[in-house]
Amino acid sequence: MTELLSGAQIMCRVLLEEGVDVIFGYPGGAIMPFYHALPDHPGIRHILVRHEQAAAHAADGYARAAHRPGVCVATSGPGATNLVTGLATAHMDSSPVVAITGQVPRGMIGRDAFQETDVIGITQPITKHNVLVGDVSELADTLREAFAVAREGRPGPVLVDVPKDVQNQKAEYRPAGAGVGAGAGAPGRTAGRAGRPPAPATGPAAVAEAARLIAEAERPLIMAGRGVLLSHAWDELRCLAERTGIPVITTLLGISGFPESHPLHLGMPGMHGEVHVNRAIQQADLIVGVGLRFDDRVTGNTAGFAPRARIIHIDLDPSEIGKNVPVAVALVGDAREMLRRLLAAVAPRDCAAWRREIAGFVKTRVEHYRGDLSPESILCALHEVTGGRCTIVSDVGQHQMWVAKLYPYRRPNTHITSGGLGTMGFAVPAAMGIHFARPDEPVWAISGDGGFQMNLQEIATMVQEKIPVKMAIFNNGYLGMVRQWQQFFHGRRYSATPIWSPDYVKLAEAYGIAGWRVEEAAQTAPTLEAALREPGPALVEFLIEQEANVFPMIPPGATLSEPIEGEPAPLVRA
Ligand SMILES: Cc1ncc(C[n+]2csc(CCOP(=O)(O)OP(=O)(O)O)c2C)c(N)n1
Ligand SMILES: [Mg+2]
Repeated sequence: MTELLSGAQIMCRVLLEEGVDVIFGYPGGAIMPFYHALPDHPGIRHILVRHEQAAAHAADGYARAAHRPGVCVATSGPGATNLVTGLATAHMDSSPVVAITGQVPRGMIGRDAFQETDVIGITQPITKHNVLVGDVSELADTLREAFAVAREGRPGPVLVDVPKDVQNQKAEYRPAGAGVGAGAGAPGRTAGRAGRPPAPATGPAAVAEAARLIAEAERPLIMAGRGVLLSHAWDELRCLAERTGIPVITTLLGISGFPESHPLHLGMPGMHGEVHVNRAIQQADLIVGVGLRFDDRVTGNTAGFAPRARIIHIDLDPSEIGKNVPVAVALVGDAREMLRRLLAAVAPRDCAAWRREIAGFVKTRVEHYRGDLSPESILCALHEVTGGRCTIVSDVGQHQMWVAKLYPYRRPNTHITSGGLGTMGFAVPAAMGIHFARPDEPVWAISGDGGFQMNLQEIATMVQEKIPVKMAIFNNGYLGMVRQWQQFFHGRRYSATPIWSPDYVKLAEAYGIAGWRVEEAAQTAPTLEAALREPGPALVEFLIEQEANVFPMIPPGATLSEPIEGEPAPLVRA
């Protein structure tokens, strides 16, 4: 059965076919036919953001929380270019986003038409796939393919650029039934970032070899990254750890993939990882890496990373194997499936001696904060007040590290952050998207005073669309993380890092939402409770110590064996 529809109507129909019920966008000339068709499809709720960057982050937040593609829409030219940071953020963290952009009519392309920009060229390196739709006859399948590519294999953002005249063209629309359209198995599908075809399934020999290395190792570790969350492998990960007694390290993007209360959980590695975690890595003779890319913030100087360890690398994307660290055994495939195979092959053991050795590395935490309103006290109160029943989205900077390290995540995928790109301004709009994936649970966006000011315009979106995101601002009066580097490595020259803020309580008032300023620890829990009682969005500013630092810290270029553990004597780098 077919119907004659416009391209714009076809776009709406395919969104519904794909199960999309919310999209984040901003209209403009080249996408007007789509916006004209949209009200006839009430199954799709449109959230009007205040800046297209926020639409991309919201779609990304939705995708990370819902485990299915998030959708953002923008017009050509400035609308499309405003999506760029959000798409790059999603790309770095393997998040399935489908971006739809309007383009100038086909006859105008290449003539510097009003609001023409080559968004395909611009987004080529920051999308998993992108495509300009050349004719309405291709539109439905191109969009279906976009969803499939975004979701399958290693997820990532896909951009579909639709010229205005294609949105107005008419074509026969055939709904995707069984086997129709570009479902699973369509040719040309890319599994990995490099666009290579999926690697051949890992054979039993590699699994057996990995199991042998695990049996023989004296000091093994598991390092878990975002792949554990993407593949829902937390139960398998826990089983592997419990069967073998191997301690588990979670990277920034792997946090909440393993319960922090578990006796085998060690903590976060890398630049701001705990000293005992990095020390364990440097002593380890085997590292089982699950769904991570051994990013430089995790490894420090790779020349000195885990010098005694052989590495088993489990990853879906073959282009990750051997990219950053040499790998002894690669298990290429879905983390959950690979862990299941490994579980079937490993023998029980307990690693007791090694765990005692690591316990000897642990030091009691030194409180580096002055005053009683420490980041730790705020995050402990947040956990108490919510009972852990919330999703936490952090922005980028010092507070991001505190949020990663000082809140005890117990449930899978309850910590969301921009890890790979480190995008300031991510938290507030991403939290809006997460709300639509988890409408029954509070979402807390925790930002610094710098990052909050990058996307605070989205409070208006929350008010108009009734999105009850709770916002916390850790206000230290600085671009704190950069200031910390200046203190440690640039002789305390605080160049362009002191940052003024407006009165956030009055700002909240101007937007008509509840707002509080907290200056003492005693106010923290009652204020968080009041914010949670608010039916709508709410904002809490915490005035924290201005020059608090994140410890420990591995200086850039150093190895994991060289942490700075406390306030350093000023050290000036050439
Ligand atoms: C869009 C963007 N611009 C610049 C940076 C570099 N940067 C990383 S952390 C940071 C400071 C963040 O300050 P704030 O939001 O106040 O958080 P704090 O570190 O003080 O907790 C900056 C400028 C970035 N990560 N993202
Ligand atoms: Mg700050």
